[in-house]
Formats: sequence, C-alpha cells, structure tokens
Amino acid sequence: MAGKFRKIATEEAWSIPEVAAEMAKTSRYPGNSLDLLLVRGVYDAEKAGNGYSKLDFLSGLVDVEERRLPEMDRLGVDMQVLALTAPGVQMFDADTACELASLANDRLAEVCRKHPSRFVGLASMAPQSPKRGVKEMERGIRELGLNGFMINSHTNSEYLDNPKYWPLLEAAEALDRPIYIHPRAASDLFAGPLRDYGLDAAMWGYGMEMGTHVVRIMASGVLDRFPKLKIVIGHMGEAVHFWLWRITFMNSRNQTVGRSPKTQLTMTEYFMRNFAITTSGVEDDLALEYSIKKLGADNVMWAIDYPYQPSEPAVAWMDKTPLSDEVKAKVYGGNAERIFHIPPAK
Ligand code: 1WB
Ligand code: MN
Repeated sequence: MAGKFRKIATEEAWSIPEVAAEMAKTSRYPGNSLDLLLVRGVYDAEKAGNGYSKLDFLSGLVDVEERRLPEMDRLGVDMQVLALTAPGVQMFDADTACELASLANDRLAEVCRKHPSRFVGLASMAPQSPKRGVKEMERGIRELGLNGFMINSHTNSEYLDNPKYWPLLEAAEALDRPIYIHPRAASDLFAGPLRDYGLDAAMWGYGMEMGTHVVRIMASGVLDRFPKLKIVIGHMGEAVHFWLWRITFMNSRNQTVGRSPKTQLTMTEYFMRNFAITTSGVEDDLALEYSIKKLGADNVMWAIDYPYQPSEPAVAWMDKTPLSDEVKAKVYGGNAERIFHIPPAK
C-alpha cells in the first residue's frame, strides 16, 4: 500500500473468454429484449448497430494483467473487488449457467491467488437452479476463498423476493458473506418506455430496475427470515436511500390497508440493517455527502465500475471530495475490508 488511504474499488467488472463466447452465441438468438440489445453491442459488434461496438468494453473485461493492473498501479488503486460482469450467467439455460459459473469462479480464484494483495472476487452462481446455486456458493467461499456473491438483478423476470430464490439468501447469510446485486437490463414488461434515447441501460433503466428490485425485497418482508443478510448495491445505492422517507411512509399505509404484508421492521430499518452501498458510476460530492449522512460512514464504499467508467476520474474525484481523513479511509477501503472480509494490508 503506497498512498495515505487503502483504495479498494468494490464493483469492478471482469469476464472470461468462455462466458464471452456464450454471450456472443446468446446475442444471436431472436428477440429484442433490452438484454439482447446490450449483449449484441458488447459481444457481437458486427450485428449491433447500436453504437456499443465503438466502446469496446470486452477487451477491458477479459483482461487482468495487460491493462487493468498497470492502470491500478499508475493510479494507486490497491485492490479491485472483481465479479463476472452483468448479466452474469443469468441469460443462459440452467445447465450452461451452472457450468460457466463454476468455471468463472475457478478462474477468478486463480487471479486472486496469483495477486492476493490486488484482487478479491465475488462468486457467481446460477439462480436458475437454486439448489446447484447454493452448492456453488458454498464451494466459492469454503474451497475457493472468494469474498461474497454477485447476482445480476432479475432472473427470467423474477426477483429475489420469490420464495424459489430464498435458498440463495439463506446460503449467503449462513456463509456470512454479502450478496452484491448489480443491475441488468430491465425485465420485459418494463422495456417499452426505455427503448428511446438510450435510456435502457446504465443511463436510467438499470437504476429503475434495481430500485424496484430492492424495494420488492424490503416490502415482501423476506428480510425477516434473514436478519443478518448483507446486500450491497452499487451506483450510489441506485437512489433508493433518497426515497426512504416516502417508501417508508407509503409502505406503512399499504400495510394498514392490506396492500402489503406486515413486516417486523419499517422499510428504512431494513435498509439500514441489511444494505450497504457503493459509489460506482456516480462521482458527485453532494450525492456522496447525502449518502454518508443518511446511511452512516460505515455503509458507503468507493467503486470505479471498471471498465464501464474510466478509472482516473473516479480516483481523482475520491481524492478531492471533501471528507475527513477518518471518513475517507472508511469509504476508500476500510468498509470494504469489513463487509467483504478482506484481510488488512501487509
Ligand atoms: C454497466 C454499464 C454494466 C454498462 C454493463 O454491463 C454495461 C455498469 C453489460 O455501469 O455497471 C453500459 O452499457 O454502460
Ligand atoms: Mn456497474
């Protein structure tokens, strides 16, 4: 560790050629879901025609040593928390998804073993098959030494409040590791109004999709079953904490009139107990200040969102954003050490 703060970037996308090849194959299936639109751009440039091919995210995703590490060195980024990029294996059939999640986890563990002070990883699993998913989660932590889990929002338009996915939540709680929920393209019924002006992906659709997912989880009451589960959400909390007062007020009204199940805690209390957020893709002093005031300095972590977001401004922003050294140390790395069980720097 060279700088004043340990800098741990907590939402850093990564992939392997085998998953990329399966994504390219998937991208050639018929249909026009928002996921397909995105995936065609990233993995099948010739077909895309949506401008994505100009951005070449793919080479940044599959690389570790050519570009990522030298860039981290240059900018003083001590560590990246890596995870298979959205939508993970969640567009594949269950068998393919399970196989590729295991392969990706093996490779991720290799990267982390090779560079133990520079990378830790979040394990993938296939929610399509919750039973095998749980096995892979157990293997990811106990055998591979990974540090948490990545789930990319909905699976076949179903959300994690659905009882079929409860075993995944139960496993994460039992293994004492967080689930990072990252957005993917909004599920089909949301798609229409997002098709124009590039609203579909990171500009707006991701946040809308993820905000809905988080509010579903809280309003369903499922967190009463898993009080110790930690869920991490990126993109400055997908703005959910901005709305907590209203979400809490209206949920209480919904519970009173019987539109929503009774819950042990209020929506605000669930958010405070079960969630932490990262700054990925939102380099905004005021949004950060609000987040820290609202959620406490222990619940906000810095992230870059590599390679979708350029690293240099993400570091420059965090360096100069006005926080006390004590708070900055937490946001830049201390909270990530605690939440992702990362050993202290040597
Ligand atoms: C993100 C952004 C992820 C984009 C993506 O996954 C795409 C992100 C395919 O911000 O996490 C994008 O299109 O900018
Ligand atoms: Mn992201």
